[in-house]
Amino acid sequence: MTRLLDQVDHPADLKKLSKRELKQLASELRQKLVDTITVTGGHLASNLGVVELTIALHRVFDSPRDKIIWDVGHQSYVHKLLTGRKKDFASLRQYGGLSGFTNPEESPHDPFGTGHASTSISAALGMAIARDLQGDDYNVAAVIGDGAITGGMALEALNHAGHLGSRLIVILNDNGMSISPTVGSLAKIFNKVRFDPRYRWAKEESRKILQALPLGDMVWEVGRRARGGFKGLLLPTMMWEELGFAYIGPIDGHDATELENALRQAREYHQKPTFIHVLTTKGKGYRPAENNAVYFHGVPARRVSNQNIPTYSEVFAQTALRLTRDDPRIVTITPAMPEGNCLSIVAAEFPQRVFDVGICEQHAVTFAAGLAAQGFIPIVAIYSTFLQRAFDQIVHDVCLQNLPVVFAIDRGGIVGDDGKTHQGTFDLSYLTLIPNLSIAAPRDENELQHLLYTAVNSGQAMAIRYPRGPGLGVPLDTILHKIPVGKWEVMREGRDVAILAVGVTVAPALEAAHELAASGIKAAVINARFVKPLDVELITSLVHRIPRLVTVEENTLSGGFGSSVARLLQDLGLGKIPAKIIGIPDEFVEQGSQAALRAKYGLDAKGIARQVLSLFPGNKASERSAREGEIKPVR
Ligand SMILES: Cc1ncc(C[n+]2csc(CCOP(=O)(O)OP(=O)(O)O)c2C)c(N)n1
Repeated sequence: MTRLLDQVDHPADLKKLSKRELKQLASELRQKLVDTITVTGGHLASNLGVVELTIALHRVFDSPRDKIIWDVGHQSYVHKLLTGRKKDFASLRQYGGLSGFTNPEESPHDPFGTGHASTSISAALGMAIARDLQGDDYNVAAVIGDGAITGGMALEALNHAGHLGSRLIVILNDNGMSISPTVGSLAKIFNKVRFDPRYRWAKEESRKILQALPLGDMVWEVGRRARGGFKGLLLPTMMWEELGFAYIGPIDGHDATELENALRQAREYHQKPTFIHVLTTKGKGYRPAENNAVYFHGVPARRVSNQNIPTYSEVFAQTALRLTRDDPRIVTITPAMPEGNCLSIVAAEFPQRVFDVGICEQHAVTFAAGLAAQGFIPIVAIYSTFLQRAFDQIVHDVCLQNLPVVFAIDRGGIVGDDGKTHQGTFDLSYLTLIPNLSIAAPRDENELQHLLYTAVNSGQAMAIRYPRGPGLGVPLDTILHKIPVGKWEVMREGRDVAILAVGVTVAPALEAAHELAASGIKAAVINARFVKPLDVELITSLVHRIPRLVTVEENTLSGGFGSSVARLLQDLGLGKIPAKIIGIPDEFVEQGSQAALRAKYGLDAKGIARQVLSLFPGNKASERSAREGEIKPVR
């Protein structure tokens, strides 16, 4: 049988296909997704669920003239396959390859860059208003999941869109799941629509009306009937109408005809924004993913991994569990990532004291502040990149009020395949500038335990930042102890150069010191486990006996650990000491494996040794090529 996918390179090719061919294409696309993503890693289940929706969107709309914005963008793989990126699909999420999210640099069919949740409606509304102001007439559609729509920004945008009344299409891709089951009252309303059999009846009724009336009248008529006697039943749909949208749904997201009809209706309706409620099955068509959408939300790349070494996230959660058992004041909060940061193991034992707040990072932080104000010790477990969202909440609601909230910041530093939108390379900078906040980074998973214990017992706000992936495989102490806040640890003595390394860079710094010894250079290595406050006493004693200083951090060079140390040296009148700050330059870090990216930025042992050597111009080894860290793009 000829593969239809081979003949589809552009959305226009879809428009020629018959109903039967569309079915075949959908199944070929699913096969392609499974074959590729099980190798490259990526968001398998979400993409399997939107195959028919993506085809329908590209048959009804005229991309790139019409703008389709995928919220988060993790479900845009089918869209990529249908918009000219099929031949590069195997490069997904690799260095130099296709992004796992939408990216305007990659294709004109990606009108907006995504990666973080809940942005699509704001961006789409901005484009719709730009179109109106410019007197143009293209369509703008935002596709947003039932998880992402719980984010504050999405709700702010809906509020504004209903108020402006401009022509805009919002498509809710409702599969009942965020990464884990979607939480919140909105999810309960969606579930009513999904599971209440009376909705089938309601849908039939609206279909009849739909056939007879133009959309505006239809909405009015459905609303009238609802007000007239079926209020409880039709409330979920009425909600969108009250917000200022024309509502279409619920639509079977795997029925091509139904989808296309709904999208055409919305396309032709220009009086106000339209909201289409589409029901899909996450993982559709691939039994393992349908049965376990949580696991198949994001599958790992097929690479060798240290299966037996626990990840930092696992050690964090195991420690949080111990602490929760011991202290009734401890509560844990996750914005929609109970699996990613492993908190489900704490929730299993303490369901009342673990809160999944939805994709709501800002709320997570201020919710924690409220708990802390009443005597609890909240641990906010959050990915570094997503905490960016909650900057003002950390400043205004936690630190300004000096509340003892603990931030367990996962995926700090280079995260790898998720790429530019997900790297955790800014946190040390944006946290350093906030008063009343200590910042720590463990050198290994054992120190993570002790730092978490220290933080919950410190009576102040503290952030602990740790990397993605497995620990170093060190033994885990059974008895936890407090580490004095602001005190560093000398890992290796030396007399020629002092390397102050933060967190994940301590291990390669030690290796680098070992390599440097072969060139006759004696490097001291310090575990700078507190980025704030700095260990002023130790730095002062170091610079009085060691003539050169190097700092290493997996963070942007701007405003991070090295900057703080440099400023301190100035303040101490020691600014003239030859020094080097190693970190990430002022750029967004590409996707790629963590190891390759660390090599690229000189953050592995070789790279650190090479850069330390540059402080020793006469040394032979320092003349080696500076290009050792280069990596080859996949395409
Ligand atoms: C601000 C932010 N927080 C968390 C995430 C991590 N994340 C990626 S996808 C996702 C779930 C999205 O659920 P939904 O919108 O329902 O889409 P589905 O995968 O179910 O299709 C989450 C929490 C993110 N990308 N951005």
